[in-house]
Amino acid sequence: MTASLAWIGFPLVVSSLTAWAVPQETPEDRIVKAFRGQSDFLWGSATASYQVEGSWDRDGRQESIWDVFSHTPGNTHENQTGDVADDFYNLYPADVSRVASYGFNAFRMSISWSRILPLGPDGVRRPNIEGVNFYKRVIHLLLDNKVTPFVTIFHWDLPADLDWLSESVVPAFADYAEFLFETFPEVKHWLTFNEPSSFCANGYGSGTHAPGVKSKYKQYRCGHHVLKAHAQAVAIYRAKYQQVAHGKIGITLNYDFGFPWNGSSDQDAAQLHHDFNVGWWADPIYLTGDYPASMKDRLGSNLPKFTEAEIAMLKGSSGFYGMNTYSAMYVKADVSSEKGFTELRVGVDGKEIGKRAASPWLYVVPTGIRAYLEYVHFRYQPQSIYVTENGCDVPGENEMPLEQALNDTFRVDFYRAYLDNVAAAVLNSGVPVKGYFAWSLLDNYEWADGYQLRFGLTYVNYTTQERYPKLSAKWFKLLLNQMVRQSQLEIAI
Ligand code: PNW
Repeated sequence: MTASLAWIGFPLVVSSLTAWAVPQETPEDRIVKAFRGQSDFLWGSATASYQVEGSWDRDGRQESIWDVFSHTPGNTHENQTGDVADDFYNLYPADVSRVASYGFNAFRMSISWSRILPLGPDGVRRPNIEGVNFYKRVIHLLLDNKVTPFVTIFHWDLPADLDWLSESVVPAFADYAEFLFETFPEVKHWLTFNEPSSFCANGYGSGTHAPGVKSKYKQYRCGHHVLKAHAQAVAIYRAKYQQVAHGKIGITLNYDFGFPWNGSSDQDAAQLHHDFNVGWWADPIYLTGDYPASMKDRLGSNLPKFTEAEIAMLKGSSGFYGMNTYSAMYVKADVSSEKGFTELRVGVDGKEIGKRAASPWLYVVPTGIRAYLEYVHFRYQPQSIYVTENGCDVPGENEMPLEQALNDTFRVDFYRAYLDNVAAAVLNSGVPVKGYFAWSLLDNYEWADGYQLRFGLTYVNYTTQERYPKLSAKWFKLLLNQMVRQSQLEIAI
């Protein structure tokens, strides 16, 4: 396990002081330069409850829609489930130490609604003390290790009795969120939702994720309830908890940037793509309180309508912008499609937009993260942006012998190039990036794709539950060490 880091190109001496000795600025130099002055910048890795915890039927946890979906044959790769996953429920102490040992000062995790607030046999939701204690232990261990917990309230594992198509989910979510605000005042960073466009479009559109509903328009009803639930939770936090806790609350919106396929004739199509993917959520929350005009025009009565009171509640309902991004694509005008565009991965030049990762949708396009950051900065002007997920799986990694899988130079190249683009957005365009989280700390249950796709900085042997840091984890450790040393130097000078 002695993969060499020498080639990674860290300058041996502090480059700013000995510029004459360093032939060329490396991506790492630029990344350190962009962030070393921000001592409160959150550097972390991310996880989600259902993907890592396991113990699906332990200690009073109710089933979630992902238990039902993955236990139904034919829904997931080789019918794999999150029953065990990374056994984080039991192994969290070592994993929390790992976070700190990689040099991270933050950790993104989500809470399982059905573990902490399960439905009782009498049809009433009540706090489950064992669930509460589990998350208390994790959060306190993080804090003891000087790691800031960044907590997602909902990362897809909806209690099995609930449904995003039904209005009753809105007050249920608000109650659940309030229970968390009250129970965990030590948490200072909350995300209401992770990637609503993923779980609404996959869960109620293509049907490839739980609860497996196939429909053209139900995803917009899902989204409507999600937006109302988000606004209510934020209103409760602001009214009763934020001042005492000194916390922040926001939402995470994913987008794989759409570049115009033909720079002169597909600009409008690219804007439609931004509207249908980002504007769907971000226009109501950060701009107008309502959906983009393009969506209303094109979807007509298939897009639900907000009341004036809901618009007022939605507008400004986020203290920061959480973004997840992995890839990018080309967008071409298409009058035959309802949305007005089609997505392509091959450009006018006949070339694919980037190298392929393992997931079929994941092409490596480092400029995509910069484009998304700048788009959000200029259109929505949030006070701060946290990149709450970014990462990749490596072609063939699951089939490789351990030693080869650990030498994940493909992933190191990914992080280096993407972070170089984040640095450029900060240095050249003044984008207020306040945190960055790699997806993921561990290889984990990749939803319907099961365990075959590995996004971890840490390799997990699913037979023994042993963990092994990959080269990418060592790369982060070196980068973050360098960052700390240069920050100290700056202060000293
Ligand atoms: C995110 N796409 O999902 C989720 O937040 C994570 O839970 C997941 O493990 C991770 O990314 C890796 O897939 C996405 O098709 C799934 O563009 C699919 C897409 C994007 C994000």
